[in-house]
Amino acid sequence: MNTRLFKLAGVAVVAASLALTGCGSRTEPAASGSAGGATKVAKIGVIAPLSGDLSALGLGIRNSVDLAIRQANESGAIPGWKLELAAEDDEAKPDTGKNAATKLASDDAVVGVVGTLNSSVAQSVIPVLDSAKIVQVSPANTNPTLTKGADFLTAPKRPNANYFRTCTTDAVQGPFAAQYLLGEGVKKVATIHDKKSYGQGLVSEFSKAFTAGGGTIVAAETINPDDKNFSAVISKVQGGAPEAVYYGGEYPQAGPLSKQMKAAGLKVPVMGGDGIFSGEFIKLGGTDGDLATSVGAPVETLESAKPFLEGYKAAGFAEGYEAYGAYSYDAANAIINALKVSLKDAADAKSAREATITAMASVSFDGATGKVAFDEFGDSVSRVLTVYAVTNGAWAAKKTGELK
Ligand code: ABU
Repeated sequence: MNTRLFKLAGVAVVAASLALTGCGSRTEPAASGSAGGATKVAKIGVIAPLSGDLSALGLGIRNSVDLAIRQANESGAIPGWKLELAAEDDEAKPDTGKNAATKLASDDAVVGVVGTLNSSVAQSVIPVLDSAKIVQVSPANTNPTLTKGADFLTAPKRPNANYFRTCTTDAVQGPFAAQYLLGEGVKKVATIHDKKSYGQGLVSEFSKAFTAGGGTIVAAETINPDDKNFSAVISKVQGGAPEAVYYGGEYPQAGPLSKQMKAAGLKVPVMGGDGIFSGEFIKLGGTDGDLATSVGAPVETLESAKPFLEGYKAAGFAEGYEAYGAYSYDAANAIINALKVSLKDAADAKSAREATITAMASVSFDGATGKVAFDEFGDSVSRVLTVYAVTNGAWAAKKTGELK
């Protein structure tokens, strides 16, 4: 066991638990705010898991978009237009996400969509919205192929012009985690992933960087996305005497995996990506010393995030903003910025769809998370990540930076 990683959990650091707790008592988003004498309506959709295991993250996405819409209406951001929220539950399932995209595309008032959470769901949603010329901005999809295609390292090619994201990708996140572990003296890691696009891709990027940096992958195993008992996979990886287990997937499996590992005597940290960075991971069994990377810097430390944090608190949402709240707020504001151009002389929302995609490529503003702008693939220009450790039962930031 690598005791150094566990000791890290005791170091005083910036608490990240604020991001992961609920604020207030409302259970539903409010109406979208008044918009003066606006006569025309444009809708911003959300496609995210609003029910099920991943709803903590999905509801944080929905609420944060709702907040951006209300603020835009209150400030009269787009003269003559009122913005409305159209939120759809994808249940973290590709087929449900596809149906949600079809429903939103058939609504002539929808001009943009924030979502999805899951990269696997995005693969079903993007083509539907692209066909309807609806811009999509994800705050959370980190699989690199979504913006650069299957050959993202050697021959990147943008598959869909309508798709953008405010988060960085696993081509950055995986190596960032590998560098962190190597820097902490960890040389032997076992990997496990859930076979989904995100988990598999993240482990692949981590493993390449970890071995290139001199580390050894002592076991490479998989689980099924709905597994609950991990005794078989724990027994397999235990044989390789790993100093840490790197997990590609989300918290509903990662939390119990950590708990069952320690109970089985494998007392080494679980490390995962942004998909496990939730208070739910700890509730489900994640323990002190476990690690996660997540996109950006801790929002509670950012001056730029104050309007978001204060607005979110004042709105009284029942659910916390979680890992992607600030990125969702920035994604919605990116769409709103594009709409300031595309709706200016538009007769109706539908006729502005294509112009919104065009305008998005030039969007650039100071958002809650920092500079919001996109490169030629639709990827965020920001590549900042943070390593968090479970410390005294809450996530705490350990290191923020860009991949070197
Ligand atoms: N980025 C982590 C969770 C979402 C995804 O599937 O990409």
